[in-house]
Amino acid sequence: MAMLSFEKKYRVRGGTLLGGDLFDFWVGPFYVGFFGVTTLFFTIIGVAMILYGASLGDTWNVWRINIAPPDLKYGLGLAPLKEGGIWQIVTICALGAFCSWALRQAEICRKLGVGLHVPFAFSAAIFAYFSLVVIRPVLMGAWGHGFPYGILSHLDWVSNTGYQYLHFHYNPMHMVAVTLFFTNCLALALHSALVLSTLNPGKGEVVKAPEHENTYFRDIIGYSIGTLGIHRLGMFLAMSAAITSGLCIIISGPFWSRGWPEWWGWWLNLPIWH
Ligand code: 07D
Ligand code: 07D
Ligand code: U10
Repeated sequence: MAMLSFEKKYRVRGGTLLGGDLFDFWVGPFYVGFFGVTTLFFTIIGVAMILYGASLGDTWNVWRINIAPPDLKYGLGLAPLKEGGIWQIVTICALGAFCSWALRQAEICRKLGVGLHVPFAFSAAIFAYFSLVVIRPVLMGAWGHGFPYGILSHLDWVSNTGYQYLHFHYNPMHMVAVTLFFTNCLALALHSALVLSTLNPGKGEVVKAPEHENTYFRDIIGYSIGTLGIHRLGMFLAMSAAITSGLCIIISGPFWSRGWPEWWGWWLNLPIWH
Protein backbone atom coordinates (compact mmCIF):
# COMPACT_ATOMS: atom_id res chain seq x y z
CA MET A 1 0.00 0.00 0.00
CA ALA A 2 3.00 2.26 -0.42
CA MET A 3 1.27 3.80 -3.41
CA LEU A 4 -1.72 4.81 -1.29
CA SER A 5 0.36 6.71 1.28
CA PHE A 6 2.15 8.42 -1.60
CA GLU A 7 -1.17 9.44 -3.07
CA LYS A 8 -2.44 10.70 0.28
CA LYS A 9 0.20 13.42 0.16
CA TYR A 10 -1.20 14.72 -3.12
CA ARG A 11 -4.88 14.16 -2.43
CA VAL A 12 -5.49 17.66 -1.19
CA ARG A 13 -8.16 20.16 -2.10
CA GLY A 14 -7.65 23.07 -4.46
CA GLY A 15 -6.51 23.70 -8.00
CA THR A 16 -9.99 23.30 -9.45
CA LEU A 17 -10.95 25.42 -12.45
CA LEU A 18 -14.67 25.50 -11.69
CA GLY A 19 -16.97 24.62 -8.84
CA GLY A 20 -14.52 25.33 -5.99
CA ASP A 21 -14.79 22.59 -3.39
CA LEU A 22 -17.85 21.07 -5.01
CA PHE A 23 -17.00 17.52 -6.17
CA ASP A 24 -13.37 18.11 -5.14
CA PHE A 25 -12.93 14.53 -3.88
CA TRP A 26 -11.92 11.03 -4.93
CA VAL A 27 -13.93 7.84 -5.32
CA GLY A 28 -11.60 4.89 -5.07
CA PRO A 29 -8.72 5.60 -7.44
CA PHE A 30 -10.65 8.23 -9.44
CA TYR A 31 -10.58 11.98 -8.99
CA VAL A 32 -14.15 13.25 -9.44
CA GLY A 33 -14.21 17.05 -9.75
CA PHE A 34 -16.79 19.17 -11.53
CA PHE A 35 -15.58 17.96 -14.91
CA GLY A 36 -15.69 14.33 -13.84
CA VAL A 37 -19.39 14.84 -13.22
CA THR A 38 -19.91 16.58 -16.57
CA THR A 39 -17.92 13.81 -18.30
CA LEU A 40 -20.22 11.20 -16.77
CA PHE A 41 -23.30 13.28 -17.58
CA PHE A 42 -22.45 13.60 -21.29
CA THR A 43 -21.23 10.00 -21.52
CA ILE A 44 -24.39 8.54 -20.00
CA ILE A 45 -26.71 10.61 -22.22
CA GLY A 46 -24.53 9.95 -25.28
CA VAL A 47 -24.40 6.20 -24.73
CA ALA A 48 -28.15 6.14 -23.96
CA MET A 49 -28.85 7.96 -27.25
CA ILE A 50 -26.61 5.47 -29.12
CA LEU A 51 -28.54 2.60 -27.53
CA TYR A 52 -31.85 4.27 -28.43
CA GLY A 53 -30.60 4.79 -31.99
CA ALA A 54 -29.47 1.17 -32.14
CA SER A 55 -32.89 0.01 -30.92
CA LEU A 56 -34.49 1.82 -33.90
CA GLY A 57 -32.09 0.12 -36.29
CA ASP A 58 -32.28 -3.43 -37.59
CA THR A 59 -29.32 -4.96 -35.77
CA TRP A 60 -27.73 -5.43 -32.37
CA ASN A 61 -24.58 -6.73 -34.04
CA VAL A 62 -22.02 -4.40 -32.47
CA TRP A 63 -19.98 -4.09 -35.66
CA ARG A 64 -23.04 -3.08 -37.68
CA ILE A 65 -24.82 -0.65 -35.34
CA ASN A 66 -25.05 2.68 -37.12
CA ILE A 67 -26.09 6.16 -35.99
CA ALA A 68 -26.29 8.16 -39.21
CA PRO A 69 -25.98 11.94 -39.50
CA PRO A 70 -28.96 13.85 -40.97
CA ASP A 71 -29.68 13.98 -44.68
CA LEU A 72 -27.97 16.86 -46.50
CA LYS A 73 -31.41 18.49 -47.03
CA TYR A 74 -31.50 19.48 -43.34
CA GLY A 75 -28.43 21.67 -43.91
CA LEU A 76 -27.14 23.15 -40.71
CA GLY A 77 -30.53 22.97 -38.99
CA LEU A 78 -31.80 20.59 -36.33
CA ALA A 79 -33.07 17.32 -37.76
CA PRO A 80 -35.97 15.21 -36.42
CA LEU A 81 -34.73 12.78 -33.75
CA LYS A 82 -35.09 9.68 -35.90
CA GLU A 83 -33.60 11.31 -39.00
CA GLY A 84 -30.23 12.39 -37.70
CA GLY A 85 -31.31 14.22 -34.55
CA ILE A 86 -29.86 11.37 -32.50
CA TRP A 87 -26.53 11.82 -34.30
CA GLN A 88 -26.64 15.55 -33.48
CA ILE A 89 -27.27 14.89 -29.78
CA VAL A 90 -24.57 12.21 -29.68
CA THR A 91 -22.15 14.69 -31.29
CA ILE A 92 -22.92 17.33 -28.67
CA CYS A 93 -22.50 14.73 -25.92
CA ALA A 94 -19.22 13.46 -27.40
CA LEU A 95 -17.77 16.97 -27.59
CA GLY A 96 -19.09 17.69 -24.08
CA ALA A 97 -17.48 14.51 -22.73
CA PHE A 98 -14.14 14.98 -24.55
CA CYS A 99 -13.80 18.62 -23.47
CA SER A 100 -14.83 17.72 -19.91
CA TRP A 101 -12.16 15.00 -19.93
CA ALA A 102 -9.50 17.51 -21.08
CA LEU A 103 -10.56 19.95 -18.35
CA ARG A 104 -10.49 17.16 -15.75
CA GLN A 105 -6.96 16.34 -16.91
CA ALA A 106 -6.09 20.04 -16.47
CA GLU A 107 -7.49 20.14 -12.94
CA ILE A 108 -5.44 17.09 -11.96
CA CYS A 109 -2.32 18.74 -13.45
CA ARG A 110 -2.99 21.85 -11.37
CA LYS A 111 -3.52 19.82 -8.22
CA LEU A 112 -0.20 18.05 -8.75
CA GLY A 113 1.58 21.19 -9.83
CA VAL A 114 2.68 19.62 -13.11
CA GLY A 115 2.55 21.10 -16.62
CA LEU A 116 -0.59 21.07 -18.74
CA HIS A 117 1.02 18.89 -21.41
CA VAL A 118 -1.44 15.98 -21.22
CA PRO A 119 -4.59 18.09 -21.76
CA PHE A 120 -2.80 19.98 -24.53
CA ALA A 121 -1.92 16.71 -26.23
CA PHE A 122 -5.47 15.37 -25.90
CA SER A 123 -6.78 18.65 -27.34
CA ALA A 124 -5.13 17.73 -30.64
CA ALA A 125 -7.32 14.58 -30.80
CA ILE A 126 -10.40 16.62 -29.92
CA PHE A 127 -9.49 19.06 -32.71
CA ALA A 128 -9.30 16.19 -35.21
CA TYR A 129 -12.76 14.98 -34.18
CA PHE A 130 -14.12 18.55 -34.14
CA SER A 131 -12.78 19.12 -37.65
CA LEU A 132 -14.62 16.00 -38.90
CA VAL A 133 -18.03 16.63 -37.32
CA VAL A 134 -18.20 20.42 -36.93
CA ILE A 135 -15.67 22.51 -38.89
CA ARG A 136 -15.95 20.68 -42.24
CA PRO A 137 -19.74 20.13 -42.10
CA VAL A 138 -20.28 23.82 -41.19
CA LEU A 139 -17.99 24.99 -44.01
CA MET A 140 -19.84 22.68 -46.43
CA GLY A 141 -23.26 23.77 -45.19
CA ALA A 142 -24.71 20.53 -43.82
CA TRP A 143 -24.34 18.30 -40.77
CA GLY A 144 -24.81 15.43 -43.21
CA HIS A 145 -21.11 15.73 -44.06
CA GLY A 146 -20.17 14.41 -40.61
CA PHE A 147 -19.19 10.75 -40.24
CA PRO A 148 -21.70 8.14 -39.02
CA TYR A 149 -21.24 6.54 -35.61
CA GLY A 150 -20.72 2.84 -36.10
CA ILE A 151 -17.70 0.58 -36.18
CA LEU A 152 -18.06 -0.49 -39.83
CA SER A 153 -20.16 2.44 -41.06
CA HIS A 154 -17.46 4.96 -40.15
CA LEU A 155 -14.99 2.96 -42.23
CA ASP A 156 -17.41 3.13 -45.18
CA TRP A 157 -17.54 6.89 -44.71
CA VAL A 158 -13.75 7.20 -44.74
CA SER A 159 -13.49 5.08 -47.90
CA ASN A 160 -16.37 6.87 -49.69
CA THR A 161 -15.09 10.30 -48.73
CA GLY A 162 -11.61 9.31 -49.87
CA TYR A 163 -12.82 8.17 -53.30
CA GLN A 164 -14.92 11.32 -53.71
CA TYR A 165 -11.55 12.99 -54.22
CA LEU A 166 -10.44 10.15 -56.54
CA HIS A 167 -7.20 9.31 -54.78
CA PHE A 168 -6.97 10.62 -51.23
CA HIS A 169 -3.27 9.75 -50.99
CA TYR A 170 -2.62 12.73 -53.29
CA ASN A 171 -3.99 15.14 -50.65
CA PRO A 172 -0.75 16.91 -49.67
CA MET A 173 -1.81 17.44 -46.04
CA HIS A 174 -2.82 13.75 -45.80
CA MET A 175 0.76 12.99 -46.91
CA VAL A 176 2.14 15.18 -44.13
CA ALA A 177 -0.20 13.58 -41.57
CA VAL A 178 0.63 10.03 -42.66
CA THR A 179 4.35 10.81 -42.55
CA LEU A 180 3.95 12.21 -39.04
CA PHE A 181 2.07 9.09 -37.89
CA PHE A 182 4.77 6.82 -39.35
CA THR A 183 7.54 8.94 -37.82
CA ASN A 184 5.74 8.88 -34.49
CA CYS A 185 5.67 5.08 -34.60
CA LEU A 186 9.37 4.95 -35.51
CA ALA A 187 10.25 7.35 -32.69
CA LEU A 188 8.27 5.34 -30.14
CA ALA A 189 9.86 2.09 -31.33
CA LEU A 190 13.36 3.57 -31.06
CA HIS A 191 12.68 5.18 -27.69
CA SER A 192 10.94 2.22 -26.07
CA ALA A 193 13.60 -0.19 -27.35
CA LEU A 194 16.44 2.05 -26.18
CA VAL A 195 14.94 2.50 -22.70
CA LEU A 196 14.30 -1.22 -22.31
CA SER A 197 17.83 -2.01 -23.49
CA THR A 198 19.32 0.07 -20.68
CA LEU A 199 16.76 -0.18 -17.87
CA ASN A 200 15.72 -3.79 -18.36
CA PRO A 201 18.91 -5.68 -19.23
CA GLY A 202 19.31 -9.44 -19.00
CA LYS A 203 19.49 -11.28 -15.70
CA GLY A 204 22.66 -10.48 -13.79
CA GLU A 205 23.40 -7.40 -15.94
CA VAL A 206 23.72 -3.92 -14.42
CA VAL A 207 21.05 -1.31 -15.18
CA LYS A 208 22.66 1.40 -17.34
CA ALA A 209 22.33 5.18 -17.15
CA PRO A 210 21.30 7.83 -19.74
CA GLU A 211 24.96 8.19 -20.84
CA HIS A 212 24.59 4.77 -22.41
CA GLU A 213 21.46 5.89 -24.23
CA ASN A 214 23.19 9.03 -25.52
CA THR A 215 26.29 7.13 -26.51
CA TYR A 216 24.31 4.49 -28.35
CA PHE A 217 22.84 7.06 -30.71
CA ARG A 218 26.07 9.04 -31.04
CA ASP A 219 27.84 5.83 -32.04
CA ILE A 220 25.24 4.84 -34.58
CA ILE A 221 24.05 8.15 -36.15
CA GLY A 222 26.45 10.71 -34.67
CA TYR A 223 23.80 12.57 -32.66
CA SER A 224 21.59 12.02 -29.63
CA ILE A 225 18.50 14.14 -29.10
CA GLY A 226 18.71 13.48 -25.34
CA THR A 227 16.41 12.03 -22.73
CA LEU A 228 14.17 15.10 -22.46
CA GLY A 229 14.40 15.87 -26.16
CA ILE A 230 12.95 12.54 -27.27
CA HIS A 231 9.80 13.26 -25.25
CA ARG A 232 9.53 16.74 -26.75
CA LEU A 233 9.88 15.17 -30.20
CA GLY A 234 7.24 12.56 -29.34
CA MET A 235 4.74 15.14 -28.21
CA PHE A 236 5.44 17.28 -31.29
CA LEU A 237 5.03 14.33 -33.68
CA ALA A 238 1.87 13.01 -32.05
CA MET A 239 0.13 16.38 -31.80
CA SER A 240 1.18 17.42 -35.31
CA ALA A 241 -0.13 14.13 -36.70
CA ALA A 242 -3.60 14.77 -35.29
CA ILE A 243 -3.60 18.47 -36.19
CA THR A 244 -2.47 17.94 -39.80
CA SER A 245 -5.07 15.14 -40.08
CA GLY A 246 -7.73 17.66 -39.08
CA LEU A 247 -6.38 20.08 -41.68
CA CYS A 248 -6.30 17.43 -44.42
CA ILE A 249 -10.01 16.75 -44.04
CA ILE A 250 -10.96 20.43 -43.58
CA ILE A 251 -9.41 21.30 -46.96
CA SER A 252 -11.19 18.36 -48.67
CA GLY A 253 -14.44 19.93 -49.82
CA PRO A 254 -14.40 23.44 -48.42
CA PHE A 255 -11.16 24.40 -50.20
CA TRP A 256 -10.67 21.73 -52.88
CA SER A 257 -13.62 19.93 -54.43
CA ARG A 258 -11.97 18.15 -57.36
CA GLY A 259 -9.83 15.04 -57.32
CA TRP A 260 -6.67 15.41 -55.26
CA PRO A 261 -4.38 14.18 -58.09
CA GLU A 262 -5.55 17.24 -60.05
CA TRP A 263 -4.29 19.55 -57.32
CA TRP A 264 -0.76 18.66 -58.41
CA GLY A 265 -1.43 20.44 -61.71
CA TRP A 266 0.42 23.45 -60.31
CA TRP A 267 3.58 21.40 -60.63
CA LEU A 268 2.99 20.63 -64.30
CA ASN A 269 2.04 24.26 -64.93
CA LEU A 270 5.25 25.73 -63.55
CA PRO A 271 6.62 28.17 -66.16
CA ILE A 272 9.99 26.41 -66.13
CA TRP A 273 8.52 23.46 -68.11
CA HIS A 274 7.12 25.67 -70.93
C1 07D B 1 -6.22 1.98 -28.59
C2 07D B 1 -7.46 3.59 -27.03
C3 07D B 1 -8.76 2.73 -26.78
C4 07D B 1 -9.93 3.17 -27.63
C5 07D B 1 -10.64 2.36 -28.42
C6 07D B 1 -11.84 2.89 -29.23
C7 07D B 1 -15.49 3.22 -29.26
C8 07D B 1 -16.51 3.14 -30.36
C9 07D B 1 -18.97 2.92 -30.55
C10 07D B 1 -20.30 0.95 -31.32
C11 07D B 1 -6.57 4.06 -30.77
C12 07D B 1 -13.15 2.70 -28.48
C13 07D B 1 -14.29 2.68 -29.46
C14 07D B 1 -15.88 3.91 -28.02
C15 07D B 1 -17.70 2.24 -30.06
C16 07D B 1 -20.04 2.40 -31.15
C17 07D B 1 -21.12 3.30 -31.69
C18 07D B 1 -7.03 4.23 -29.37
C19 07D B 1 -6.89 3.31 -28.40
C20 07D B 1 -10.32 0.89 -28.57
N1 07D B 1 -12.82 6.17 -34.62
N2 07D B 1 -11.01 4.12 -37.60
C21 07D B 1 -11.25 2.20 -35.15
C22 07D B 1 -13.09 5.71 -33.36
C23 07D B 1 -12.43 8.00 -37.08
C24 07D B 1 -10.62 4.50 -38.88
C25 07D B 1 -11.28 1.30 -33.94
C26 07D B 1 -13.53 6.79 -32.54
C27 07D B 1 -12.48 8.90 -38.25
C28 07D B 1 -9.99 3.40 -39.55
C29 07D B 1 -12.39 1.93 -33.10
C30 07D B 1 -13.49 7.95 -33.35
C31 07D B 1 -11.51 8.25 -39.18
C32 07D B 1 -9.99 2.35 -38.59
C33 07D B 1 -12.43 3.34 -33.66
C34 07D B 1 -13.05 7.54 -34.66
C35 07D B 1 -11.42 6.86 -38.67
C36 07D B 1 -10.60 2.85 -37.43
C37 07D B 1 -9.93 1.26 -33.22
C38 07D B 1 -13.80 9.35 -33.00
C39 07D B 1 -10.17 8.93 -39.24
C40 07D B 1 -9.63 1.00 -38.33
C41 07D B 1 -9.48 2.65 -32.73
C42 07D B 1 -14.54 9.69 -31.77
C43 07D B 1 -9.57 9.15 -37.90
C44 07D B 1 -10.00 0.66 -36.88
C45 07D B 1 -13.24 -1.20 -37.25
C46 07D B 1 -8.19 2.69 -31.93
C47 07D B 1 -10.96 -0.50 -36.88
C48 07D B 1 -10.63 1.91 -36.36
C49 07D B 1 -12.98 4.37 -32.96
C50 07D B 1 -12.94 8.35 -35.81
C51 07D B 1 -10.80 5.81 -39.37
C52 07D B 1 -13.72 1.30 -33.27
C53 07D B 1 -13.93 6.60 -31.12
C54 07D B 1 -13.82 9.18 -38.78
C55 07D B 1 -9.48 3.43 -40.96
N3 07D B 1 -11.84 3.41 -34.89
N4 07D B 1 -11.92 6.80 -37.37
O1 07D B 1 -7.58 1.73 -31.58
O2 07D B 1 -10.65 -1.62 -36.61
O3 07D B 1 -7.75 3.95 -31.62
O4 07D B 1 -12.26 -0.18 -37.24
O5 07D B 1 -13.47 10.27 -33.71
O6 07D B 1 -9.14 0.19 -39.12
MG1 07D B 1 -12.08 5.07 -36.19
C1 07D C 1 -10.45 11.83 -35.11
C2 07D C 1 -10.03 10.40 -33.03
C3 07D C 1 -10.36 11.42 -31.98
C4 07D C 1 -10.69 10.72 -30.71
C5 07D C 1 -11.11 11.29 -29.61
C6 07D C 1 -11.35 10.45 -28.38
C7 07D C 1 -13.64 7.89 -26.96
C8 07D C 1 -13.68 7.24 -25.61
C9 07D C 1 -13.59 5.15 -24.35
C10 07D C 1 -11.81 3.42 -24.63
C11 07D C 1 -7.45 11.62 -35.62
C12 07D C 1 -12.43 9.41 -28.56
C13 07D C 1 -12.63 8.69 -27.25
C14 07D C 1 -14.78 7.64 -27.87
C15 07D C 1 -13.40 5.77 -25.71
C16 07D C 1 -12.89 4.12 -23.87
C17 07D C 1 -13.18 3.68 -22.49
C18 07D C 1 -8.15 10.99 -34.52
C19 07D C 1 -9.46 11.07 -34.27
C20 07D C 1 -11.33 12.76 -29.50
N1 07D C 1 -4.84 6.98 -44.63
N2 07D C 1 -8.14 9.32 -44.73
C21 07D C 1 -6.61 9.93 -42.11
C22 07D C 1 -3.88 6.93 -43.67
C23 07D C 1 -6.51 6.42 -47.16
C24 07D C 1 -9.22 9.37 -45.62
C25 07D C 1 -5.92 10.21 -40.82
C26 07D C 1 -2.91 5.93 -43.99
C27 07D C 1 -7.16 6.10 -48.44
C28 07D C 1 -10.23 10.25 -45.11
C29 07D C 1 -4.53 9.64 -41.05
C30 07D C 1 -3.32 5.34 -45.19
C31 07D C 1 -8.48 6.81 -48.34
C32 07D C 1 -9.73 10.66 -43.87
C33 07D C 1 -4.78 8.71 -42.20
C34 07D C 1 -4.56 6.02 -45.58
C35 07D C 1 -8.30 7.68 -47.17
C36 07D C 1 -8.49 10.07 -43.68
C37 07D C 1 -6.60 9.48 -39.67
C38 07D C 1 -2.67 4.27 -45.95
C39 07D C 1 -9.69 5.92 -48.27
C40 07D C 1 -10.04 11.41 -42.71
C41 07D C 1 -5.97 9.73 -38.32
C42 07D C 1 -1.44 3.60 -45.46
C43 07D C 1 -10.01 5.24 -49.57
C44 07D C 1 -8.92 11.22 -41.70
C45 07D C 1 -9.14 13.98 -39.30
C46 07D C 1 -6.67 10.79 -37.62
C47 07D C 1 -8.55 12.53 -41.12
C48 07D C 1 -7.88 10.40 -42.45
C49 07D C 1 -3.85 7.76 -42.56
C50 07D C 1 -5.32 5.78 -46.71
C51 07D C 1 -9.26 8.61 -46.81
C52 07D C 1 -3.52 10.65 -41.38
C53 07D C 1 -1.73 5.64 -43.13
C54 07D C 1 -6.36 6.47 -49.63
C55 07D C 1 -11.51 10.59 -45.78
N3 07D C 1 -5.93 9.01 -42.85
N4 07D C 1 -7.14 7.37 -46.47
O1 07D C 1 -7.13 11.74 -38.16
O2 07D C 1 -7.71 13.23 -41.52
O3 07D C 1 -6.77 10.62 -36.33
O4 07D C 1 -9.36 12.82 -40.05
O5 07D C 1 -3.13 3.91 -47.01
O6 07D C 1 -11.08 12.04 -42.48
MG1 07D C 1 -6.38 8.31 -44.77
C1 U10 D 1 1.92 6.69 -19.40
C2 U10 D 1 3.29 6.98 -19.11
C3 U10 D 1 3.94 6.42 -17.99
C4 U10 D 1 3.22 5.59 -17.14
C5 U10 D 1 1.90 5.29 -17.40
C6 U10 D 1 1.24 5.84 -18.55
C7 U10 D 1 1.33 7.30 -20.61
C8 U10 D 1 5.71 7.91 -17.21
C9 U10 D 1 4.17 5.80 -14.95
C10 U10 D 1 -0.25 5.54 -18.80
C11 U10 D 1 -0.43 4.40 -19.78
C12 U10 D 1 -1.21 3.28 -19.56
C13 U10 D 1 -1.95 3.03 -18.31
C14 U10 D 1 -1.34 2.32 -20.61
C15 U10 D 1 -2.73 2.50 -21.29
C16 U10 D 1 -2.53 2.35 -22.69
C17 U10 D 1 -3.34 2.80 -23.66
C18 U10 D 1 -4.60 3.52 -23.39
C19 U10 D 1 -2.95 2.60 -25.09
C20 U10 D 1 -2.60 1.15 -25.34
C21 U10 D 1 -3.79 0.33 -25.68
C22 U10 D 1 -3.85 -0.99 -25.53
C23 U10 D 1 -2.72 -1.73 -24.94
C24 U10 D 1 -5.05 -1.73 -26.03
C25 U10 D 1 -5.15 -1.57 -27.54
C26 U10 D 1 -5.46 -2.85 -28.23
C27 U10 D 1 -5.32 -3.02 -29.53
C28 U10 D 1 -4.92 -1.89 -30.40
C29 U10 D 1 -5.57 -4.33 -30.17
C30 U10 D 1 -6.86 -4.98 -29.75
C31 U10 D 1 -8.04 -4.49 -30.52
C32 U10 D 1 -9.16 -3.96 -29.97
C33 U10 D 1 -9.32 -3.77 -28.50
C34 U10 D 1 -10.31 -3.62 -30.85
C35 U10 D 1 -10.01 -2.80 -32.06
C36 U10 D 1 -10.72 -3.30 -33.27
C37 U10 D 1 -12.04 -3.35 -33.50
C38 U10 D 1 -13.01 -2.74 -32.57
C39 U10 D 1 -12.57 -3.93 -34.73
C40 U10 D 1 -12.21 -5.27 -35.25
C41 U10 D 1 -11.51 -6.18 -34.38
C42 U10 D 1 -10.99 -7.33 -34.78
C43 U10 D 1 -11.10 -7.81 -36.17
C44 U10 D 1 -10.27 -8.17 -33.80
C45 U10 D 1 -10.70 -9.61 -33.78
C46 U10 D 1 -12.12 -9.75 -33.41
C47 U10 D 1 -12.71 -10.94 -33.16
C48 U10 D 1 -11.98 -12.22 -33.26
C49 U10 D 1 -14.15 -10.92 -32.78
C50 U10 D 1 -14.39 -11.38 -31.38
C51 U10 D 1 -13.92 -10.39 -30.40
C52 U10 D 1 -14.44 -10.27 -29.17
C53 U10 D 1 -15.57 -11.14 -28.73
C54 U10 D 1 -13.87 -9.31 -28.17
C55 U10 D 1 -13.55 -7.98 -28.68
C56 U10 D 1 -13.15 -7.09 -27.57
C57 U10 D 1 -11.90 -6.70 -27.32
C58 U10 D 1 -11.59 -5.80 -26.10
C59 U10 D 1 -10.75 -7.14 -28.11
O1 U10 D 1 3.95 7.78 -19.81
O2 U10 D 1 5.30 6.68 -17.78
O3 U10 D 1 3.84 5.03 -16.07
O4 U10 D 1 1.29 4.56 -16.68
